[in-house]
This record gives sequence, C-alpha cells and structure tokens, in this order.
Amino acid sequence: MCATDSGVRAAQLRSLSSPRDRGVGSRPGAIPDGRRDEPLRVLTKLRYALFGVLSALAGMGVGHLVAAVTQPESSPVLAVGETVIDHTPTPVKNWAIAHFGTHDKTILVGSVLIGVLVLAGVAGALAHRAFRYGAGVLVLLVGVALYAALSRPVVHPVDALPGIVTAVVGVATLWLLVHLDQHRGTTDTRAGSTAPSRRAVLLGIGGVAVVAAAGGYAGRVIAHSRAAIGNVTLPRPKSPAKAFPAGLDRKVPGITPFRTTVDDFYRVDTRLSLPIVDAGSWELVIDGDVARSQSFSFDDLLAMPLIERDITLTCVSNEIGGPYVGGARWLGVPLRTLLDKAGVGRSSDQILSTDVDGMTISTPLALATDGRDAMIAVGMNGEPLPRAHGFPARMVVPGLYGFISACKWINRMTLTTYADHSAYWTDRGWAEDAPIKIESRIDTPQGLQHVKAGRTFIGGIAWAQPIGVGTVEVQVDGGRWQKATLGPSAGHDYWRQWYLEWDARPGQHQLACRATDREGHVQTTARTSPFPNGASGVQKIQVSVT
Ligand SMILES: Nc1nc2c(c(=O)[nH]1)N[C@H]1C(S)=C(S)[C@@H](COP(=O)(O)O)O[C@H]1N2
Ligand SMILES: [Mo]
Repeated sequence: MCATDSGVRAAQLRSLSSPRDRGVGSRPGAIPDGRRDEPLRVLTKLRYALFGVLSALAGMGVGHLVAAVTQPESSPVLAVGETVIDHTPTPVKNWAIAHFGTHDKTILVGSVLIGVLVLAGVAGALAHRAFRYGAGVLVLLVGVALYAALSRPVVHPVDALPGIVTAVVGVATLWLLVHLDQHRGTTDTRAGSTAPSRRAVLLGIGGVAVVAAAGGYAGRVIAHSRAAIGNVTLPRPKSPAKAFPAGLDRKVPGITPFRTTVDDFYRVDTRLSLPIVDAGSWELVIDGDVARSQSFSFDDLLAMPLIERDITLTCVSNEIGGPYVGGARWLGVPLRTLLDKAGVGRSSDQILSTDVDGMTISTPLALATDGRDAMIAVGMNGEPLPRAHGFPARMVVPGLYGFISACKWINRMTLTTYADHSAYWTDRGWAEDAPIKIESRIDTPQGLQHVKAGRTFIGGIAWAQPIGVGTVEVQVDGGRWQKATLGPSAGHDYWRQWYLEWDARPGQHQLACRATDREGHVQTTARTSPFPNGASGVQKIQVSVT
C-alpha cells in the first residue's frame, strides 16, 4: 500500500513545484519587474498554500469530531485509508505487512494525511488566483473521502455527515483566511476601521489551528468514551479449562511467555478504528441453509453453558519465525450448540461470518464441526473480549488460521456454500481451506545476537493445533537434530515451550529448529511464503558467540 502511496505523493510534489505561473505576464526582454516581485510572489503563494492546509486541517478536525459521535469509520481520512486497504493488491499488502508489521496502518494513515495536505496546499495556492479554484479542489478532495465512506460494506445515511461537515468547514475556513488576507491593511477610508490588520490574519490562522486541533482531540476522547465496554460480568464456565501449568518463563530467559497477555496479543484485521458495539443491542443471527433462523442477544449467549479453553491463534500472514501468534484462554459458547439450535441443512459447506461492518470471513463447515472446540467466544484471559479482539463476540476455531475462522465483532453466521458465496480474503486469492501448519520458533538467542560463550539455552515455542506438539528438535551448524526438552502441556490446541541446553563455543553458529506433531508429521523444510495458505519451512538463525 505504501509503495503506491509514495508514488502518488511524488507525483503530487512534482505538480506542486511545476512553474505554473512563473511566466505569467513576463515577455522576453521585458523589464524584470516581475522578477523583483518573485520572492514576494513565492511568499504569497506559500502563505495561501498554508491557508489551504489549515482549512483542510480545520475541516478534518471538525469532521473527525462529528464522526466520533456518529460513526468513527466515516471520518474522511479513515474512510480513505480503509478503502485503500480494501483495494490494495494482495502482494503489496503482504509486502507492507512484512515490512511494517503492525505499523502498516500508522504508515498508511500518515501517507493519506500527507497526500491530502499536499493537495490542500495546492488548493490554497490556487485560491490566490481565484477563490473558486481552491474551494473546488477542496470539495473534490472531500468528495473522494465521501465516496470512500459511502462505499463501505455497511452504510448509514449519517455516514455522509462527517464528509459534508468537513467540506463546509474547510471551504468556509479557506474563505475566511483568504478574505482576511486580501482585506488586510486596506487604507480605503470607506472600509476604514473594519479592514482587518496583520494581527487579525495571524489571529485567524491561530484560531483555525486551534479549532482543528481541538476538533481532532475531542473526536478521539468522545470515540474513546463511547467505546467503553461497560459492566460485563462473565459467568463461570460449565466446562472449565484445566489448571494452567507454569511454563518455562522463569527457567529460560527470553522465551515467549506461556500465556500471552491481552496487551501483548497480536492483532490483525482490516480496520483503522475499532468498531463501537453496544452489547445491549447487539445480536448474533444464524441464517441461510438452516431449519430455523436464530437470533441471540449477548445475554442469551451468556446464559448458555459455556466452555473455557486454552487455544493458540495464528495468522496466515505470519512468516516463519514471525510474531503473529498468541496463546490465550477463551470463554465461549460451543459453535455446535448454536448451530444445533438453528438446525443446519444438508447443502451447506461453509459458514459465512459477517462482522458488524459487513466484513466477511468464510469457514469450512466440516472442519468447524468435526469435534474440535470451536466456539463463539465472549471472554479472553478472564475478561470480556477486548475491543481489539472482537468485543462483544468472535469466532475461535482451533487449528484454522484466523482469516478463515476467527471473525471478530461477529453478528451473523450464514450457512451457505463456497460455490454461492466468497468472503473478504478468499476474494483476494487466499485459500478457502487453510489448516495451521506445524511450526516452531526460536525466541532465544535472537538472530544476529552476540552470545556469551559457555552454557546457555536455545529456547522457543512450537505449535501443531489441533493435534498437538510431539517433539521439537534443534540443529546446530547443520549437525544432527537434537531433541529439545518440552515445557508443560496446556492441551493440544495450545503452543508448547521448549529449550535445549547449549554449550556455546566462540565463533559464528547457525541454529535451526523443527517440530513434529503427536501423529508424527514433521515440520517441512520446504519454504513457502504465507500466500495463499500459510508459510512453511524451518527457521534458521545466525548467532555469534564470543
Ligand atoms: N471482523 C474481522 N475479523 C477478523 C479479521 C478482520 O480483519 N476483521 N482478521 C482475521 C485475521 S486475518 C486474524 S489472524 C485474526 C486475528 O485475531 P486477533 O486480532 O484477535 O489476534 O482475526 C481474524 N478476524
Ligand atoms: Mo490472519
């Protein structure tokens, strides 16, 4: 996404610096009258460009504020950003995830903002020539954002409001600044004392900046307070998880903690701002190929017998050795319970999940109902689901990558077929069927790290949901595979920590690890990239021992 963005930006910069009116009014051989004014003219242009930028900022600040009280996603910059995400070609998206990781969104929003402000500067400069040109460009800019906001999968009429407000405030601000500037210091006696002074212009600029900042800030605060989850008390599970064993966290410094905290849990989704869902009015609908369409309130779910399980979630975009994996304790209603209430028909092979904003995720019905602990989760690590992880409810299916199973903010499950319906990721070329591949990761030592010679640990994690890890082996400098010691088990759907004591001799060393599941399937050495059904291969790192 960022590659295309910077291309666009470069083009904009080029057009900004093009010598548009440098030649206006000057003829060959003419007295360099204009030339004497040149620095002044450039300064004026720059001042008007600043007016444009400020107008855009004021418009966006107030638009953001309006979006916060109506629908955060419809805020102009976010709307453009999300549309860019949805339309970014898969390879570019993968590249961005690989290079920027969880910062990809910050970089995206930043790029959109810079692009918008550059164009707003152009609009301001144009306003010097004729106000309507500048206003026209501003309106055009907002028009693009408005179009983006109204092309989201689920749209309400109020989603147009932030864009409209942005346009009105932006154009009004530009008019105000241009007006102040053009009437500054007029000595016309008829205008007399009403002519604005240089001070008034500066005050105007300052005021606009304050409005922009205050609007943006207030928007954040309001969106935050509206997003409070409120008082949700989770019931005790009918089927609790087994006691969680102490892992190797203390024994092996630098190893991934056996339990991932909510704050440290990786997050992958297509959103730039989190949906605000009121659990009181939220409903989960089951429809499609079912005997009886169903609709459950949040309280309905809490009143059902709940299961609690330790499950490791993994993202298909995770590279070998990558960070998009986490282990948590999930509380929820077994998927089976809900599907049985609806009575699944014979023709469906897919559960098409939809989130509150119309994002879709397809799950193979046969796998989700083969006896594994698939659930609609309402709790994570003993708390209600955090907003980033799907409040009020999400699907969790052990052994399937998140993009075909873990729909967050879910509010509909439609029983259908792959022939009839496709979902967000599969539309972009990702696999329909994607069981999590057996994998292991070295956490310590880190690649390229300097290690002190002597006895130390090589340690990490391995996962093979839903079968479970059987063994982990470590290879030093291409030698024989040595069996690592496994940490305690928290069930077959959960990752396992492991370590090998290593007498590190001075020099460069290569370390590798591989896992085998309990049925004897060995992690393959054949390297594939994450697209379209998950990375495979063995992680190899270099360390230097001194
Ligand atoms: N509504 C929604 N659910 C979603 C996604 C999304 O973009 N939107 N991303 C999926 C992907 S690709 C993964 S790997 C998991 C990640 O869950 P987490 O963010 O709680 O770790 O959520 C899945 N559920
Ligand atoms: Mo994912």
